[in-house]
Amino acid sequence: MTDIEQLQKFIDESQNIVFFGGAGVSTASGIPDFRSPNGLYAQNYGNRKPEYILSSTCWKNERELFYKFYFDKILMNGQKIEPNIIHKKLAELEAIGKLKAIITQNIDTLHQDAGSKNVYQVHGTTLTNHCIRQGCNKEYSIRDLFERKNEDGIPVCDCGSVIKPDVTLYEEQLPSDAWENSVKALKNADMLIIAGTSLVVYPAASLLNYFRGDKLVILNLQETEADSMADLVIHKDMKDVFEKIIVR
Ligand code: CNA
Repeated sequence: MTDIEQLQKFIDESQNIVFFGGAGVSTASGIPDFRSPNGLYAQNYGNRKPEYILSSTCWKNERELFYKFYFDKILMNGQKIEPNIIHKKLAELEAIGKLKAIITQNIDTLHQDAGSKNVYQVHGTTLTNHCIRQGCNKEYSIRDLFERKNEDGIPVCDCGSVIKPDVTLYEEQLPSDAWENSVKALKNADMLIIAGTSLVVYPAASLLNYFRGDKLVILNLQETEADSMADLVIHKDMKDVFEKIIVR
């Protein structure tokens, strides 16, 4: 049996699958990941490291730099990005009742765009943005963010304060509702597919410790620290793997 046939067998036998993904899920849609050889971390942005630019410290101290990077590299300058075969097959698996939840470290909106409903974004989302002024807290869309940039490239609320994306920056707390829903889903799962993540960002990577099922699959181009715990490890392009998976 090939590794992909084994994955298909696991999926066919399971009734409560949870998918835990990372940036590798969206590379086939044209969004670079962080840690691949051609990922964002291999680039320097005006001599600053992306790890720093996406931190709370940068957001507070060098806001122009943060937003320049955010619009350019995270929102891809408003370029239309489409869900790929991985997002679509996962939405189909949810629609037939096999896949119960997607836990993602991604901040893009591609799972929702593909039609998935139970998506827990443990690092927040680009989908919504809020005014930071307590007592205002007005919500804005991605499109609003582009339209409300001031001369320094910083998006401004009607009240004059700054609008901040609902993404979790380095040094910030993870959203507690997404975390709690993820833990609940993992405790009930009989199969866990971990895919497209280097599993080095904590505490997100520690979520897999809540899984109690008997089919743990790791699907990633590079090795991960959890490979030795898995029942099936596939080091292939996940787009090629998902293309072959039959939803039934
Ligand atoms: P990462 O550390 O960049 O790891 C990505 C992993 O995916 C690497 O190990 C790659 O080898 C692997 N990979 C990339 N493409 C494929 C592919 N086609 N098939 C199989 N494996 C592949 O990213 P993580 O998600 O582990 O790190 C967490 C960070 C990345 C989170 O905070 C995210 O918000 C952040 N991020 C998100 C996006 C997005 O929302 N699309 C993009 C870039 C970074």
